[in-house]
Amino acid sequence: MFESLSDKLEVVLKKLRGAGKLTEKNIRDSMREVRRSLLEADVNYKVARDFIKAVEEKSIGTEVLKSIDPGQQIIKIVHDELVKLLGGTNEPLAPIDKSPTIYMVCGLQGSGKTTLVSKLALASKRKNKKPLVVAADIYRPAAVKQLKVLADQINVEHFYLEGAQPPQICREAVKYAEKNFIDLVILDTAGRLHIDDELMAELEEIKSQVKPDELLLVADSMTGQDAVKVAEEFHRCLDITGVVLSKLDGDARGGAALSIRSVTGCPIKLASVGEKVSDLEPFYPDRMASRILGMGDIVTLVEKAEETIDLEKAEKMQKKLLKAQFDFEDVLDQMQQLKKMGPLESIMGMIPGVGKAMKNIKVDESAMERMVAIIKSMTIQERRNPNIIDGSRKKRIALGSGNSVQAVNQLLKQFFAMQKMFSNMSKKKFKGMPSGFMPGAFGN
Ligand SMILES: Nc1nc2c(ncn2[C@@H]2O[C@H](COP(=O)(O)OP(=O)(O)OP(=O)(O)O)[C@@H](O)[C@H]2O)c(=O)[nH]1
Ligand SMILES: [Mg+2]
Repeated sequence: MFESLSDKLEVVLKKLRGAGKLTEKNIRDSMREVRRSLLEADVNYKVARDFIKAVEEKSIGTEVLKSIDPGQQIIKIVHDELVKLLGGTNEPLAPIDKSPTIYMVCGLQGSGKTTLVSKLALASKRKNKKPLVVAADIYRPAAVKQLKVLADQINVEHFYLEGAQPPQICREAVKYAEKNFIDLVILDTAGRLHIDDELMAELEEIKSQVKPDELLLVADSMTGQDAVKVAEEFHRCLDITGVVLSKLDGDARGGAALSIRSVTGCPIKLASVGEKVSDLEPFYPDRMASRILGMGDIVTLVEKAEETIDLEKAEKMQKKLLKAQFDFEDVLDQMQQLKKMGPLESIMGMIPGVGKAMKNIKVDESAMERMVAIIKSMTIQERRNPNIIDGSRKKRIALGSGNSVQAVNQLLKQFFAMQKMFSNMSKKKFKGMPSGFMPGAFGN
């Protein structure tokens, strides 16, 4: 699922990232390619058009953060728009808080209704609720049996009334549930090959008689744009409360998933991701967007950078480094900024490509902690002018930070070595931010 769309988007966005400078022209060119990829993935053309428009507007108007490359920022914008397209946040199912709560499941033939009914039953059981599955599909001979088999498999009660029509079966099932302390009634309705008036009339009648708390439409994601049309029609007739995308584990192109929410305005609540009864997941727009983009965790990285790195400080630091004018105050500051971003290894892992390369390199976080402790035990004067740190000061700092004099000596040695290195570099007109004060850089 989504693989070919992911691959295409990755190529387009990579090109953009390599471009160095973002211009209106290269943004528009890239967006044209993104649009083509979306259409090839069977995304509704209006949805694709609006999506591109939104991304273009945001990209062209945005002030580009200095700390990350502009292409990364576009990826973040594309990601955020994807999340919006998929519905923003996960919308949970109606809570199971009445006796009984009623979920009604509908959809076309073979979309995965009966499978979903048993999945919902199992999920509710795992929350210590007592479900009842109801066979309201009397047209396909094996349908009742199929549900019974699934119900037995997960040890859940099954309801059926021989000879009765679906609305009556559902009504009776609710009565039975009220008497038997059932928490959740799940109605498995009949499917048709196409939407027809008869089916809709039956579903409307069931709806009006049992007043379900949740009316779920199962949309088969393998059917692409058809799934979108089906969803539109069901929503128009029945006012469904949520969509369940089924067969998301398959190799569908993703168009249905990306279009349904914005075309119908109805939230995608769940994803059905396999034939097993446990293959059911809440639908999370942000996770889905990250999967579609397949860009490492670049989005998280950009967010963290936006949140925590003080750009002005970083620039000042760069200048100081180049002039080899930095002191221990700066070192401390750098370390604290890095710490705010989380464990070093995970930050490295978020940068695509670096994750793999860093696999065998261990960043020694405890060495970093030790350095911070030592620097914190220095007085302001000592931090600003490390040259004044003599033997007795070293002893005091060691004691204060819980380290040996040797460790203090080592840190000072490394500091002066760094200073020298940068001073040499600046003579060579070194440009660009060096990797900074990581313990590794001090030769630990
Ligand atoms: N791979 C995969 N297969 C699924 C999924 N959901 C359902 N299926 C399969 O799709 C087929 C149809 O599923 P059903 O649950 O019987 O569909 P239905 O909507 O009840 O079909 P009718 O009752 O005939 O209208 C079955 O073979 C299921 O195993 C899913 O999420 N992933
Ligand atoms: Mg069925």
